[in-house]
Amino acid sequence: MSKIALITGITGQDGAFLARHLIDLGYEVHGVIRRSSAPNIHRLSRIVAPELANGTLKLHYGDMTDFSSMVRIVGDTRPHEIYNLAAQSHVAVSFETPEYTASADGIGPLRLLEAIRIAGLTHHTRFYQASTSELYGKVHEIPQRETTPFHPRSPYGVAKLYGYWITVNYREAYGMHASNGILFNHEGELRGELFVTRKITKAVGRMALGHRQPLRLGNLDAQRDWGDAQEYIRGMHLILQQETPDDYVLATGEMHSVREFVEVALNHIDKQVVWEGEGVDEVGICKATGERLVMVDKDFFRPAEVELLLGDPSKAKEKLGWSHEKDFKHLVADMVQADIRRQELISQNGIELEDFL
Ligand code: NAP
Ligand code: F7E
Repeated sequence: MSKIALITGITGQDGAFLARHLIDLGYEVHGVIRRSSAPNIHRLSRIVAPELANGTLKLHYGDMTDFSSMVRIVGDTRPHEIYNLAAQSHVAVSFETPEYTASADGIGPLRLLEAIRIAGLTHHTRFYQASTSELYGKVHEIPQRETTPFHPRSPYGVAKLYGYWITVNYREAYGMHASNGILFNHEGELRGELFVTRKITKAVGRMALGHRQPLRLGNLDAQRDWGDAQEYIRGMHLILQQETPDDYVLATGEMHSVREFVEVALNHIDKQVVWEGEGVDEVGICKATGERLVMVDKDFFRPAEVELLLGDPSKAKEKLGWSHEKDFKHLVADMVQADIRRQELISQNGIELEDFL
């Protein structure tokens, strides 16, 4: 009999890749999706198209803010493993929708954990919580590891802090196999377009095809530990395969600034950027042509910023045998290349590819 997995957030970047990975491992995969007025399954249609078409990937309508749907879906599917990836995951947006973010990202995991108990699956279902490096926020040590104190800097981070601790609490209180993956930023061609990496590679893809609109960004000096999403979802699966539940940092152990990401992405299309001015007046100029490529826009600054994040993945390496492979330059290059291809298709067909994928 195949193992049954339930993925919340299956329509997101990680959810789509995880669905593919688990199907390839022989799992029966179920996913929670939200009703939306426009199709929101473009990632699934790319990554698990056959299984969507033949119905072997089963989708259930639900919402992390709706306890009744959690109880129904967990009771109906009786999964061996639940991957709770659903979240309002945009840090800047969490300042605009703090209460909703608290409900979906903080109380959401609690609703799922209670649904497991109500279904009588406390010792049957293993639970993965998508925790985040945003928990470290205003960092207390560099690099950050599992024992580093938390200091979240956004409603998103604070909501995820509750999600983290309620997962630990249910493990300790009820003996549940419940674990946190404390994942540092992970990216790829399916990354949402409002996260800085995709925003940059999409703009560079457009520039490669002759578009002249400058890229507007916020804090160019923020530093992140960026890895490849497909490698990180393999880590999520490994965490649930351990005999004992526990919490793990997944990271590359390397840190780069937003500014560096821009420079490497533009180099990929043979543009060298020179920075001029300071603060909100800073601009990135093309060395060869003097054209304005990047502008700073204060609208993209956050009320409180996480200046740097750098993870120490030693525990994951030692206990899970997990480590990252794709380096920063290759990650950026692959994302730019994918966005150039996408822009070529858009310009050939006059459509946004996502509408049809
Ligand atoms: P993502 O692309 O933004 O996907 C989020 C998913 O959650 C989407 O499927 C979304 O559905 C769903 N969702 C949002 N609110 C929901 C609600 N109220 N009820 C049900 N589903 C809801 O995020 P991701 O990058 O794949 O990240 C996956 C998880 O890991 C998230 O929990 C995120 O916070 C966490 N995380 C991500 C990173 C990273 O670097 N990617 C790092 C650490 C932790 P729609 O498609 O309908 O919007
Ligand atoms: O910002 C700066 C911004 O939105 C990265 C989520 O997956 O990873 C992600 O959160 C940095 C920040 O990701 C723009 O201020 C500059 O310092 O790409 P981001 P994030 O906030 O790190 C963590 C681990 C998660 O858990 C989250 O779910 O880039 N930045 N200019 C900008 N950021 C954006 N979005 N847009 C800009 O124009």
